[in-house]
Amino acid sequence: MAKIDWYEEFVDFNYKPARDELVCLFYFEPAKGMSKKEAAGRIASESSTGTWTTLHRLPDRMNKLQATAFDMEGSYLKVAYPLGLWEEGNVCQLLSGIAGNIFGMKAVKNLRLVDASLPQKYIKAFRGPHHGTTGIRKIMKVKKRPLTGAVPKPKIGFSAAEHAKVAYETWMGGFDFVKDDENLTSTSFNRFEERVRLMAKTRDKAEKETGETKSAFINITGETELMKKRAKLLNYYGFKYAMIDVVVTGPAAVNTMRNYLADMDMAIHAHRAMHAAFDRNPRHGITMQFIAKIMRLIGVTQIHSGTAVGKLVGSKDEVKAIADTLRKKKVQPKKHLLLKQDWGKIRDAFPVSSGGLHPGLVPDVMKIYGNELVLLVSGGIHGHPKGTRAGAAAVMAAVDAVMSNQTLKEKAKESKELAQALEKWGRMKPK
Ligand code: CAP
Ligand code: MG
Repeated sequence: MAKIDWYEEFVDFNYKPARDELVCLFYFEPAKGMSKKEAAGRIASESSTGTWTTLHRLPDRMNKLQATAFDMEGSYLKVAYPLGLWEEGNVCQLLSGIAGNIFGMKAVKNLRLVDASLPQKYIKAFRGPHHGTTGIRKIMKVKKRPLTGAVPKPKIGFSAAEHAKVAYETWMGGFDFVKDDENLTSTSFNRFEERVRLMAKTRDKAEKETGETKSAFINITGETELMKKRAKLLNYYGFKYAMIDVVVTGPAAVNTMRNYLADMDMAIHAHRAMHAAFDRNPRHGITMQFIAKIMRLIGVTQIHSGTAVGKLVGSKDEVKAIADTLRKKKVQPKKHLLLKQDWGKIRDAFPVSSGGLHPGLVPDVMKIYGNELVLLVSGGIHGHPKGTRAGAAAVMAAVDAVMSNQTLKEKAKESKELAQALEKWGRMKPK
């Protein structure tokens, strides 16, 4: 009887991938009645050259392009993809391949794209971050400690003038940055243009009074032409960053904006709102470390990476895997979490730790990340008993304590703001 499908041609457990092949690590659960090998063949087939049935004709070139499921260990599968499958510099096409139809196949009950190891020949078509961590530290004149920032809270509702006032208090408390919240763009009560103008005014005032460099992550998220217009206004007012909700806008828009902003010597602060729609289920979807990889490849300067101890999901191991993906030049493999990755000339990027943090949790976060991070504490400063400026000062004191190997208790003797914060929140981990 003529064969009706050819999936098994996409499986070879003796196969050794070539140096310039792209390798993906998947977690998978075959559907009922489907063997692991059959499911593996379907994952490799549907994400490369195959379809559900044998075909009347198959040009010779095809078998040089088909993917090979080559390593299966428990529920983890590695698939190798010939480089020729992928358009140079087009990350959208990559996602349509390795993160496309396969998630909808009936052959799998669950499927998760864990990581991808991108060969040098593939990554060399990408520009990566315009500013890496060294560039940002130079711009902000902050040599060693984590960079700090906050979002005015409540997250949306302030007028532009009120927003700029909270920003001024945040900067005067010692923070480097003030960030818009992910759902604040331009509303009737807080128009983007007005907010940028007033933020520039209060930034200049804070810089003059503190002698420190202050900046902001102002949210330009929207249709791409609108984002360009907003980016130009930020540049006009001397801001070195634009904030984009990168999952919501998508990789194509982020790619356009990366180049547009780089021409103005500006960086991207990437908020990851909506990521948990597909990265929190450990058995299905796409991991945040893979999203972080794609965003570093395209060229954001920093992206939210979790806290492990704050209010939002993300384990310590996952947070470290994301941080490694963003900061390391050569990423070492981590079982079931990361594949090896040599980033070649692609600059590094900052992980951004945020979400339910307060001064009492600063040591926990710095223990996980070290100092190479952007630390955002928002409710954790605006909820301080003495207000925003005291809250920011309390966080700065906590950072200083960690940097000088002091306990928070010892530091609280020198910083009344820290003492007051510890009295309210202690070391509690919010849910
Ligand atoms: C944090 C935050 C951030 C989250 C995003 C918020 O505010 O501004 O958007 O950190 O999560 O809106 O919740 P708080 P993640 O400091 O007041 O919690 O960083 O995990 O992407
Ligand atoms: Mg937010």
